[in-house]
Amino acid sequence: MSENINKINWYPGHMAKARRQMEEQLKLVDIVIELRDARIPEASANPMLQELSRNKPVLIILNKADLADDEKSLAWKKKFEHCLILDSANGNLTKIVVNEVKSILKDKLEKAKARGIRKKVLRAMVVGIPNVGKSTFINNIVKKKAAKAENRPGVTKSLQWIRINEDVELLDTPGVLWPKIEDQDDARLLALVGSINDDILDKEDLVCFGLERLKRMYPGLINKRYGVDEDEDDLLENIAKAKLWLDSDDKVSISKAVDQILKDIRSSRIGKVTWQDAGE
Ligand SMILES: Nc1nc2c(ncn2[C@@H]2O[C@H](COP(=O)(O)OP(=O)(O)O)[C@@H](O)[C@H]2O)c(=O)[nH]1
Ligand SMILES: [Mg+2]
Repeated sequence: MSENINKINWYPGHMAKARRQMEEQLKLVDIVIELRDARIPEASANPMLQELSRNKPVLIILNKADLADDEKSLAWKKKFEHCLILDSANGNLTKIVVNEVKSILKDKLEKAKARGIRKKVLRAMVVGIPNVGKSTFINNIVKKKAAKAENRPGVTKSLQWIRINEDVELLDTPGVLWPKIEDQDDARLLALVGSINDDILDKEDLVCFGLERLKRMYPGLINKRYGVDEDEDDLLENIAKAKLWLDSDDKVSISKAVDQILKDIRSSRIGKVTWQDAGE
C-alpha cells in the first residue's frame, strides 16, 4: 500500500481494508510501537490506534527529536506511560528499544517463565502516520545482521517477522494510519512539518499560521533568524525585503518568501521547534 496519502485515493473501501488488516496484525503482537513526530506529538497521533490495539501496551516514540525542542520533548514524555525520545536517522537504537520493550513486558515474561516457557520471544509492530519515520526506525533497529524469521503455521504467509535479537521480533512492514485531522489547525501542523503535502492548503496561509504560532510560542526566534521586527504588520513582506527575496522584476517576492520559510521550518533551520505544548 502506498504511504503517500496524497497520491492515492483514500476511499472508504481502502481504509476499511487497511484497518481490518491492522486489527488482525495487532492481535499477533505483545506490544505496539507507535511513532509520533516529536515536533507535533498530538497532531501526529493515530486516532484509531487505541481502539484497534485494545489493551496492548503502546510504546510511544517521539521520533525526529533532533528537529524538535528538547525541553518540550521531555515535557511530552512525562504525559505518556511508555515513551522514548529518539532520532531514528542517527545512531544505533536497537539496544535502547529492546530494553524498553522488555522492561514494559516484564510481567508477561515472568508469567511465561512460571509456566515453563523458557524463552518467550516478544512480538512488536510499528505503526504511525505517513512520513513519521517508520521505515527509518525499522532499518535502524533491525540493521543487516537481522535475519528474517521463517513463517510459522497459522500465520498468514505474507507476514514476515524480523528477529531483532534473541528476545524480540518485529513485523517487517509497519502499519500506516491516517493522522488525526479534526480541524484546520491539525492539517496545518501536519503540513508544516511535511507530514502531509501542502497542495491541499493555501501555502501563504500556512506560512502565516506558522509565523503567528512562532511569535506566540518562541518570541524572538523570527527576529533572530530573519532580522525583522516580528511585531510589525506585513511580517511576510518584511521578511522577504530583509532577505532580498525578489522575483524576476526585482520586486519583493512573497511566493519566494513562502517557499523559503517553509523550507526553513521543515528542516528546522529556523530552530528546534515543537509546535504543540504538552500542557499540564
Ligand atoms: N531528522 C530526522 N529525519 C528523520 C528521522 N526519521 C526519519 N527521518 C526522515 O523522514 C523522512 C520519512 O521517513 P520514512 O522512514 O520514509 O517514513 P515512513 O513513511 O513513516 O516510513 C525521510 O526523509 C527520513 O530520512 C529522524 O529521527 N530525524
Ligand atoms: Mg515507509
